[in-house]
Amino acid sequence: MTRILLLGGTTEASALANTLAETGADAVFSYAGRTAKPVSQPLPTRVGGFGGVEGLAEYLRTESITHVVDATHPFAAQMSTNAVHACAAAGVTLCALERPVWQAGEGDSWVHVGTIEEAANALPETPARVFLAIGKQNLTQFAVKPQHHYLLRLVDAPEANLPLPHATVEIARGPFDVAGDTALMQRHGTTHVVAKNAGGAGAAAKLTAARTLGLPVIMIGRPDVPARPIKGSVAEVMAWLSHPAA
Ligand code: 3Y8
Ligand code: NAP
Repeated sequence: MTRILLLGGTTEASALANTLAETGADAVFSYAGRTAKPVSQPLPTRVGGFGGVEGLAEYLRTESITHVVDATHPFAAQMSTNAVHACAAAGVTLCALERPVWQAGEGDSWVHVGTIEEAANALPETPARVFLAIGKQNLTQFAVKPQHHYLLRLVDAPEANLPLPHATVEIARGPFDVAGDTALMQRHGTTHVVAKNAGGAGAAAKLTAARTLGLPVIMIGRPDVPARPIKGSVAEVMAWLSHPAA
């Protein structure tokens, strides 16, 4: 009997959750619990970590999970790594639902860096106005460049005070649109954009806005994750669920 654990937190995960619910699949949706009020899903939902690889392997056994779909964000590398090891330990079939990397197009001026730290180092010495659209988990890495004014877009208001002396906080959850991001960056007088190579549509608007405004983008490459079968669409995942050997 097929029973699916869907590791969510992205636009694609929500789309897959809708399809699974429509087809009456026996599935559980999982959030990390990073945000105060996550978007509700049409599936039974659990929130919070599993307790590392062991905790996830135990969950798979006790919940009789037969398939795991890792539809987490490309930068959720710890979750994806744990899923590879826990599924191997528990003998559960795993695939990832992942969107392709963004690629620079005509009129884009991107600087590619490998890590968040390299992104901070890629900023100029002279004070700039930086749209730091990477969420709240990696702000401390930019404290090495306190001279810039940072526009921070966060899902929830920060509890503690920020590690950056000059910052404007914009509370918003995506998906975002080009008109909104263009107006935001003009209002803020943005001179540089920092982005993670998330892929997908939910976070892409700021790249189009940067191209329109002729702004440079510092693009952070994805962290490494152990190999596992990757599907590029909800349809491919649904086909895989009915023929996992494929
Ligand atoms: C908790 C669930 C859906 C999912 C939507 C996607 C699109 C909108 C764009 C910018 C970039 C950023 C951030 C972003 C986007 C989608 C997707 C995506 C980027 C929610 C969600 C959870 C999270 C966690 C949150 C992180 C943060 C990252 C903000 C819900 C809204 C910057 C990633 O405050 C925090 O602690 C936020 C933490 C992880 C990155 C970070 O390191 O801070 N996402 N985002 C999930 C969980 O608990 O398991 O609250 O409803 C989901 C979405 N955020 O169903 O439509 O598919 O990528 N999320 C990035 O791309 O750089 C914003 O501002 O331009
Ligand atoms: P991460 O660093 O890879 O994971 C850290 C720990 O959080 C994991 O080891 C696991 O805890 C727990 N966790 C992560 N995702 C989970 C999930 N879907 N269900 C249950 N536990 C989860 O993860 P992250 O980058 O903080 O991302 C957290 C969530 O935000 C994910 O759902 C991800 O899809 C979403 N998100 C992240 C980004 C981003 O930029 N990182 C962007 C958009 C959405 P245990 O070890 O205790 O099991």
